[in-house]
Amino acid sequence: MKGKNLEEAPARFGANLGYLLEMFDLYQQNPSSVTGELQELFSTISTGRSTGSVSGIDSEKVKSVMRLTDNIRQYGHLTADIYPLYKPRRENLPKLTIEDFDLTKEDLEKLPAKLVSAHFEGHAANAYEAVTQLAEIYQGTIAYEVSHINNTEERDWLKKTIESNSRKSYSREEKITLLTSLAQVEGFEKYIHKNFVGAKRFSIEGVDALVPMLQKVLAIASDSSIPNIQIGMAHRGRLNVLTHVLEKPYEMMLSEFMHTDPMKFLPEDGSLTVTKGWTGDVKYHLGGVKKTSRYGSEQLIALANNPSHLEIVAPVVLGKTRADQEVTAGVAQPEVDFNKALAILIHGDAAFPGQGINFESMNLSNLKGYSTGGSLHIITNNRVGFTTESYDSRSTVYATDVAKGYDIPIVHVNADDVEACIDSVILAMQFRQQFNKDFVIDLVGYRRYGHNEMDEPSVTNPMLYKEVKGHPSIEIKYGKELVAEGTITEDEMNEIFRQAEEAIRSAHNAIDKNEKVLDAKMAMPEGVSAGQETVETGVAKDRLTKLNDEMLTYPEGFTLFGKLSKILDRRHEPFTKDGLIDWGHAELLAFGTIIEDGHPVRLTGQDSERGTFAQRHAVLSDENTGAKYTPLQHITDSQASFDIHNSPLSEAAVVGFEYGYNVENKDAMTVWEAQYGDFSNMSQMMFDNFISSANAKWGETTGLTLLLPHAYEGQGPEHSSARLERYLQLGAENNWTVANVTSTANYFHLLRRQAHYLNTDKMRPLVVMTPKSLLRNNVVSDKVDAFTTGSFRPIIVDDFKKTKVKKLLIASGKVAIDLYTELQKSPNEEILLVRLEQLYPLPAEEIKAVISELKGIKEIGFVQEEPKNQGSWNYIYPQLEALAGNIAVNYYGRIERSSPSEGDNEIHKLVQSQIIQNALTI
Ligand SMILES: Cc1ncc(C[n+]2csc(CCOP(=O)(O)OP(=O)(O)O)c2C)c(N)n1
Repeated sequence: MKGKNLEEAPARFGANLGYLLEMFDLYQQNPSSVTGELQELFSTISTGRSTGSVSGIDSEKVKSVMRLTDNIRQYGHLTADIYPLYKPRRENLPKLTIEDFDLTKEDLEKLPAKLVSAHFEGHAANAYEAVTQLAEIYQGTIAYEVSHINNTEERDWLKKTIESNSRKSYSREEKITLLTSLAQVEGFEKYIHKNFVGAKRFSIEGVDALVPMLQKVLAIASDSSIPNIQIGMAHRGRLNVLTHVLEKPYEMMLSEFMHTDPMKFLPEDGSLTVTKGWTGDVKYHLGGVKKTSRYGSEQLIALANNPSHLEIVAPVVLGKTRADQEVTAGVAQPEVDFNKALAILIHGDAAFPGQGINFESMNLSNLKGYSTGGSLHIITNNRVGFTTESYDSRSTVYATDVAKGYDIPIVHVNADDVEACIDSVILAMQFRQQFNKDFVIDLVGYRRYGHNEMDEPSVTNPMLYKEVKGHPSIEIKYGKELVAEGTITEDEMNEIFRQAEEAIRSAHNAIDKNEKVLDAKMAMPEGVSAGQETVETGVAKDRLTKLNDEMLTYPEGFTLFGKLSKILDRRHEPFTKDGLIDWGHAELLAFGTIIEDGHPVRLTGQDSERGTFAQRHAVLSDENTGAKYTPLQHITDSQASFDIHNSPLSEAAVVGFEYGYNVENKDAMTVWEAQYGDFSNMSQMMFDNFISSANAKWGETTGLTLLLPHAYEGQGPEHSSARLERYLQLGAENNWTVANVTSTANYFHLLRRQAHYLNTDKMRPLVVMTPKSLLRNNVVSDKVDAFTTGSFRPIIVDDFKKTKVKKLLIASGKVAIDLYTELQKSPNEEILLVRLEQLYPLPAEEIKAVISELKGIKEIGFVQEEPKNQGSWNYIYPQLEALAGNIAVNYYGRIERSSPSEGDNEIHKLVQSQIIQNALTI
């Protein structure tokens, strides 16, 4: 490669090369024109400045040395020894050798080492030795990419640490520990390969070093007193991490392969928790939590349950981590301590650059409401994704390049050099602890088999697999190295291997192969099947009044924007006059009472502090100073924190984050709000793969609340529908509540009911179709009395005369209010309107009770705004039919459409009024 295709490096100077070269020129003209520090450096080079020559060295050569060293730091990684096999061909490389710069060994020997690095003091006699060392550091089995870091303090720290302190020497004991760990990792995979032929396990072989790396992270975290470790990873190597990092007994793991009962082998000391859903999941998606003191201090090590969707677990893990880092009880706002938890995210080399969720998640890393003080990312880079090689799966040189945009340091490390892998982890953790920022390790290895163990990879990747097949496994390679250097004898090596195999064989022997546990019923736990009963959620008036007054009290000298001040002043009226409580007001009262009851509240969403529709005003700004004030953080009877953040413009990562937060802090009323409900489809996989199904799959519970603005108000196909049908289609087994509420008091009671069930076996997510125009419609606003007693009403029924009613109309949300308003204008005793406030679980008993009272009824009409193939109709029709007996059930709404609504506002009005008129015609 050398000699041809060489190019001058792009004009992006490293740390400060351009500046340095300029200073050198100035120094040559007038030494006192540069700082004392530079004078000292340059004086070690130059004495005969007038001639431009130093002891016979042309000053141009000095500049060439500077350029060379800068290139090695910036681009040395391109030729570094980081690939155990199948080295990529690189063209048009920057100049990286002394010959490339027309320098000679003798030229460099005449120059001081300090010119190359300030950190080689005492280690290099001259620039030649220093350049050689620099190349070893930057082009060895670890390659560093840090020159993109914008923060000078961080970049200088990295440079100093890398050049003075990045490679450790390992004691005999440490080496034996590493070899033992590798022997266990490989022994486990080989045993399963031999004994469970064809079973999918997504072997770790090729990136085995991941396990000792994780073990080292845990040890460092223990030394740093970090008690919680949250790990997210996909299928690859997961079983190995479960057994050797979370210490899941071999017996449990093997039982899963044998379809016998793994729980029989759950450690009796309670140190391992593996949650289990009633329908279950494949073994390489399951997680667990291990309590251990193996590394010194007591730690909880959690591996998040994971769906098949690659990388999607990343924000969930971040949310869990943040929850671990926060104190939310007994404080006005959460107190965050980054040292209380560490997130480790393990990625695939194809998936990391391919899946946008990673960019959304990295964008959270330095945001006030989301930061976790630095995640450790490890890419298990086996150079192939399923059958696709990297040249087809990314446009970048490395899988890690996308992390550069987030100012994250990156190291690539050869997975066959286990000591280098450990060194990388040490650097990463030092950086994280120093700066509370993310760090990426690209663990470059290979994949021993096909995508799974049944696949024949030579069919699709013949050149890669020619090399893989002849390549020794790491434990053999490292073992032989230790024997060759005299650290251990061959017998000692073999004994380590034998013990590793023996441990797993004896575990296998302990399992009764005939004891199958197959349960086709897969029954829900009692709490889930029982569902949520009605609970009294009213709040005494004096308590509400006090809370309201405190919510409307601002610090001395705090000046609100004039118009807003008037709006907020009106929030006194329900308590002083006979005023109404509107939507935003009702919601804040609910949150205020919830924190008084001891549940922390965390609310996030795009522009949620004010509210998309300027309805909330939970955070206020001083008109003159810009200072912020959050009244709910100043409530005297509050027992827990109130936290609210405007989120970044993401749906998938932020929903995942809030979900994870609530999995970990089940006591917290955790609320995510979509800007418009339809945007929630940007996080569809969070709904499908976690929120709706996690309890059944993994026994993972949350009480996450999702606020999705939804209603047909002429805003076009997107901002009309929150795609209610999706949530109803996924509703089963009491997995969540889906509501579309038309009374502010009912919304208050719904939120309070949700809080009531938090952290109980009846907790479940809540999806609320929230209003837009109804936010300011007095018809849905209630007086304070409706808040002081009562509970959430799944249906709202107007007064009616049993014998008069011929037509029962059932409708939900905004269209129900359209009908209600019309009936107020033109009362008709033959029509009874039922406002269906909770759609799932369907309040069938309540509906049935109404029907049974109506003796002369001829028809039940279900009215919706959405097209017939969308909204609630397909969900509700069979259920209404069953409740209706002989009474006809008819549909009133838009016809089937591929798009949710018409685009033109005038056409919308026409269609909407036709629906209302048709429904109200007897
Ligand atoms: C979101 C998503 N898309 C597609 C797949 C199917 N799939 C499973 S593994 C895989 C390849 C992953 O490659 P890589 O990220 O390099 O991880 P590896 O399996 O090589 O460890 C693909 C495409 C998936 N699981 N998730």
